[in-house]
Amino acid sequence: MSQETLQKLLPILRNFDLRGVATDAEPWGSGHINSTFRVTVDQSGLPVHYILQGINRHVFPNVPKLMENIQRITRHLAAKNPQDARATLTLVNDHHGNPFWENPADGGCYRLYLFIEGASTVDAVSSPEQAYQAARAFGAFQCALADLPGGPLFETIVDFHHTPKRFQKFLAVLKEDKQGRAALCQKEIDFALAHEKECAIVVERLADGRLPWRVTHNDTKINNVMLDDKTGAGVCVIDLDTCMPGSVLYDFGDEIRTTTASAAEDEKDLSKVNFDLNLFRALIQGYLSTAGGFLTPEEKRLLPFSGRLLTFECGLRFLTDFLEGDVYFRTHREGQNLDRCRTQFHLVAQMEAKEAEMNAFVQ
Ligand code: ADP
Ligand code: GN1
Ligand code: MG
Repeated sequence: MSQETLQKLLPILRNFDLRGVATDAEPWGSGHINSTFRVTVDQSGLPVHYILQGINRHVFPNVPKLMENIQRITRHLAAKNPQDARATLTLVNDHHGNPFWENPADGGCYRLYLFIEGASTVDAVSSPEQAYQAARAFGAFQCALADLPGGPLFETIVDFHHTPKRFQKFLAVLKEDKQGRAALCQKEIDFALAHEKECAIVVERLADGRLPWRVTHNDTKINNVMLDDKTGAGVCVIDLDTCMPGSVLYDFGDEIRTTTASAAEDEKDLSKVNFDLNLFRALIQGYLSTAGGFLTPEEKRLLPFSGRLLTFECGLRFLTDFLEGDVYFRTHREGQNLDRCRTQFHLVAQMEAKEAEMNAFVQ
């Protein structure tokens, strides 16, 4: 199987500066967007790993500008941590010195990263310590990018976290219902419709200056941070495709979404999907240990709310994709996007019930 994968990837891999012979390749990770592989290269007798990624061109139309963002970020982080090779992703250029290679035959775009060894990602959190470490790493990432030179990053996906626009898209897709699936998810549709009024709370404040624009990651789910296999410490924030101007609340909200329940995002048994206040407390402590110094009072005030905003937004996106026919998020089985939507809306309801306790803890 892995030799089959390798044979398919060899014509791509030969365009990169590998310094050895590729001997193995296998699909890697559980991201919903890009195609990721771990490649093994024999370098003078030593097996060395790389991450090869096919970039999703449907989601990221402007790959040169996207890769320029990633170059700017990784260079900045590497300059801040010259002693720690795992503190940031490291790109390997193609033979022409470009940070990605475009296949002239079909327009497919690929990039290669050094593999970060001795660390892993998890798809669901299993302890408060993990939540603390993940949040600490994401806070440090925001802090380190606060002085990124060269002006604002390119907006790789326009209006990525503009929740009201996500809501409008949902309404349009629902009206068309071209797959005839609305009848399968009336309860979720009703939940979405009942939550429109809070969608604008962050975008309105960004627009009128009550919240500052910052360099943010925008996709801070738990499997986008690598944790050290021995110490459990956050080692490196990965998946930099959506780094662009945003609110810290987008990042912290997505951390709450993915790090306060020890269940899979597509868990079918909702009795296993429980918002855990202890995980939330650990998350807040980890985040404030690195980001507490630069947050404004309004950003801090809205930290608990950001959880249900981002969880609602993500559930809405899963629901929209289910109604549209699963065209955006990678799925592995029928109904998976609807299952994902259900866990998210279930969590939103639990966060609503616990909001007073969350607020009290942040105070
Ligand atoms: P996607 O955009 O599809 O989510 P990611 O960039 O998050 O893709 O990569 C998918 C998975 O591959 C990650 O969750 C992580 O487990 C692994 N991964 C990505 N980059 C590296 C790296 N440089 N070193 C080791 N593992 C990595
Ligand atoms: C996608 O790429 P990945 O799997 O880390 C998505 C996020 C969603 C997430 C839901 C570019 O993240 O916005 O929150 O799935 N990324 C993009 O799991 O749309
Ligand atoms: Mg990812």
